[in-house]
Amino acid sequence: MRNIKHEILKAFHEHPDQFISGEALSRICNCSRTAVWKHIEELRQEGYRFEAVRRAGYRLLAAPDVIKAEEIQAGLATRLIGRVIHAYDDVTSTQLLAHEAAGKGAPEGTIVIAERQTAGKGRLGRAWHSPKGTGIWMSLIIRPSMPLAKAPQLTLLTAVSLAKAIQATYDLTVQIKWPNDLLYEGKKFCGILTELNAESDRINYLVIGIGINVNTVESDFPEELKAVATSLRIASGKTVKRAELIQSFCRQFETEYEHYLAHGFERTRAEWESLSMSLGRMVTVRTIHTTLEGKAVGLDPEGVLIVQDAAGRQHKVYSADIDYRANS
Ligand code: BT5
Repeated sequence: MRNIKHEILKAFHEHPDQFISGEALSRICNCSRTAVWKHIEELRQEGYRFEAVRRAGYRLLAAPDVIKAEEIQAGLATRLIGRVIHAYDDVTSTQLLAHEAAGKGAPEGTIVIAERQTAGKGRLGRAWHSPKGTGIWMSLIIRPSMPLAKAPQLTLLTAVSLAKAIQATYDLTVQIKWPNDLLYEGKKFCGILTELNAESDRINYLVIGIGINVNTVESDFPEELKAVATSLRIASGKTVKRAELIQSFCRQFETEYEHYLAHGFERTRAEWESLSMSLGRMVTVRTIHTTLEGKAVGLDPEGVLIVQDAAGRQHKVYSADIDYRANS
């Protein structure tokens, strides 16, 4: 379906700070000038601010910080990631909706995103706090043709893509905590939840859930998170439009993912190691069944974390939580 609002926003995005005449817009959108006017009025209702000058036309002054497919897609030149976006106000969890969409054949690169989640999910049945309007709560569907055992590599690839997108947008040094957290000065502002649907040994699709505290202020956090959580705004002092950060992530992820599919995991592995705060530190590794203490020494070529115990024995850690031990 043709989306005139989308085309109008795209035109303004391609001509930042410039006036575009009603006539030019009606040509670009292939609709009447009355229709252009009507859609501009609708965009105004949604929080966009336009300057209108007789003869010169319209100029976009400011876009609202809303999570809308048009806003994210305007100016996003990716081939795959974010070409289809399902945006909602309120959902239980974007993971659930993404699984549903993937089951109905949603194409690779589809994003499901919401302003608020009422039952945001972390790993192992934990909850993810997802209040309205401040963060990015989204799920990305990908369909890599590869064996099941490689799925955790995509979590590491997502963490690297996010770290790079954030560093480019904010000029902040962020760190990755194995396997799925992004931290600033030891506090978590982002978590990743990778879920998969597979048949025998092949992946049908992966749903990569990403939660980022973007413009959250201290008072938005519930008591139990205040000591452990932060946001990009608290860390940087900067308020950023969430759509901009999503675009940056889509580009970054696409580049990393295409490289990964063509050349394998090695580059991502090396990047992950350089962004990690886990390596070289003494850690306690907790799985459902066991606890292990030792030093995190690196990722093996497949992306499995290697922890060396006091006796010098190396252990492969596939799925666990890690805590850092004091003085490491
Ligand atoms: C994660 O789990 O970090 C994965 C979070 C994934 C959330 C996204 S949002 C979009 C998509 N839809 C969903 O329903 N989920 C995904 P885990 O490593 O288990 O960490 C969970 C723990 O982080 C909780 O037990 C809290 O301690 C903490 N936490 C919860 N909400 C937080 C927040 N907003 N910021 C920082 N920490 C939080």
